[in-house]
Amino acid sequence: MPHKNKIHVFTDCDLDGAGAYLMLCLATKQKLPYTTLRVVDAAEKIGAWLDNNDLQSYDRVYIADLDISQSPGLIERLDHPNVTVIDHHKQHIDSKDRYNHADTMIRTDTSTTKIVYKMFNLSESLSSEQKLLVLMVDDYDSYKFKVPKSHELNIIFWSYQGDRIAKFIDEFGIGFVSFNQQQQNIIQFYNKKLHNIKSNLDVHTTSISIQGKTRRIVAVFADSCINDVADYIIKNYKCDIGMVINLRSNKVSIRRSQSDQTDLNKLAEKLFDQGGGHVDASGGVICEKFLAFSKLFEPMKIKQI
Ligand SMILES: [Mn+2]
Repeated sequence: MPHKNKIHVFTDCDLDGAGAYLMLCLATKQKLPYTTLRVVDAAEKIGAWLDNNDLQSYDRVYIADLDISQSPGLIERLDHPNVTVIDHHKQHIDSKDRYNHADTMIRTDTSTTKIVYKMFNLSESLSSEQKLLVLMVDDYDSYKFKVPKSHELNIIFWSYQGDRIAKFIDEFGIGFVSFNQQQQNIIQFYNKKLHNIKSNLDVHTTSISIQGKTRRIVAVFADSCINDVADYIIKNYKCDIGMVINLRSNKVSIRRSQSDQTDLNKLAEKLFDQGGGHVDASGGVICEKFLAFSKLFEPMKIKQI
């Protein structure tokens, strides 16, 4: 039996996190144990893992697509030579100097999946279907939409219930060929639902100064298709910042237009007691502060599409 290295992977809970995990499995030729996280629960979940596992006993621990620089003390706890941190989020790149011992691959790139693919020279060992999958994940994570079906792949990913990574590996570990009938049905259902939400939006707007510049914000209510709804309102109502208020989960998602430079992570910290994210995508839990802020909005009269 070949010796198997003792490895653990911490990865983001989104499509890029799943893609990065798949690349690490292909690179190490092992089905690696993993934990999925988001920026907001990284400190709690990794902290609990460190309390219950002996980091020194691992050959390698990978942290992929997660900006752990925002969790106080977390970089310091993970800064060991057997830890590899791979990421492309801006604030993490700016915090790179805080690592002294860990192996870091933190740099500007279109996705973490792509970084892992390149760092292990996977172009030599992956099938053409797997390479296509890398292109699709990379296209979606960088929001370029130049590769066909990348948006649909993300729809399928978020349609999974329970352990999304396991299902993603199960259905796309061998790469992308085409969507099966069941997946096509899911995509069709999603598109209908999104169309319905777009047709019935209750749109509110305000213009206020944020970080030294007047920004036009549009806010709507929706409890599914959040990213697509945000994307739609930003483009359709030509605003700088789009907010999607989800009354079912009690959360608010904040996105910005391609041309806007607002630091949405900082904005979320101002608006919420529990909130945060990245410069270009953030959110938080509805609280008194946010309710006070929401009084600045006025209903917008719009034509139905
Ligand atoms: Mn990513």
